[in-house]
Amino acid sequence: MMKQIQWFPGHMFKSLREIKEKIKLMDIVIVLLDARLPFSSVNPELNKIISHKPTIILFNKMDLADEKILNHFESHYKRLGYATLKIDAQSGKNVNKIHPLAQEVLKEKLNRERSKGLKERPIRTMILGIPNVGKSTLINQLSKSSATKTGNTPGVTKAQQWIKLGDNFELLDTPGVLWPKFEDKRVGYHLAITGAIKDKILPEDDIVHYALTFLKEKYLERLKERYGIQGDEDYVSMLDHIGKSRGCLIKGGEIDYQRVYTIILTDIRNKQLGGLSFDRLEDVPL
Ligand SMILES: Nc1nc2c(ncn2[C@@H]2O[C@H](COP(=O)(O)OP(=O)(O)O)[C@@H](O)[C@H]2O)c(=O)[nH]1
Ligand SMILES: [Mg+2]
Repeated sequence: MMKQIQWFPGHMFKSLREIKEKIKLMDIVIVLLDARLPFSSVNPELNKIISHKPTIILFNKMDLADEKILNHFESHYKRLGYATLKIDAQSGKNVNKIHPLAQEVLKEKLNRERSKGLKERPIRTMILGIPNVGKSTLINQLSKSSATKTGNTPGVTKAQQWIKLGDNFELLDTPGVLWPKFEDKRVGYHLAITGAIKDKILPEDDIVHYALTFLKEKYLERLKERYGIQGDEDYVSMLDHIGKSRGCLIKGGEIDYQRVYTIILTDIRNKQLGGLSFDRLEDVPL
């Protein structure tokens, strides 16, 4: 466990350094957050790098989130001055609103250039976010919606691949991977539950313990409906109940807890318990 916690910063600082270089080329940066984790999927180190850049925050996987909670967070980020959108990169929902939003955010800059007689030019952007937040899916979706041409752009120190989205939007084709950083153990659990970290940073039985306890506290009705539990059981009784009703048994009629863990985590990730949000505005230092 100690070893893995030390393992993160090395990667994190390397990718932050690379992002810092690339950001110089951008008019605007797009930060992808997980709609279920509008706080836990933030990399706090990133904010220092992008504080001087116009930024759009996209809450991706809106289809998996608890809409009410997501709206609280979106209002909060808007109050902080960010341009925001809720999207579903998989289905493409709201993806067509990203470019108009970028134009809106950059309106003054673009007008200024135009009034100086400078030629119309594409808005340059890059997508940043933690692993599995949907960066590649979004890039694919964006390039599907326009005639995609990729090519080297001369004049850039290290030749970068840009994806041209129509005539007036250019996207760096390699997204910036941010490593999640967490001191708060809850943040680690939230990242593990949603599949952002898979490196056995936390043991699965711990993750499921956290998840089931959280669901019992915040989404009890959904648990009752999905698993037929009463709601007054303790943790192990809930596991036993789910295990028995799903036939997760090994020789001698004992519960196969490993299979129960898999069922619970798969259900959470595949929306079998409805849209879920794991962060709460009142619980986080935003
Ligand atoms: N339900 C849902 N799944 C999504 C969405 N966007 C991406 N995914 C899924 O999330 C997983 C990780 O996506 P990927 O684009 O590879 O993430 P990356 O690591 O940030 O590039 C894939 O299984 C995607 O299909 C979304 O808006 N909704
Ligand atoms: Mg990817």
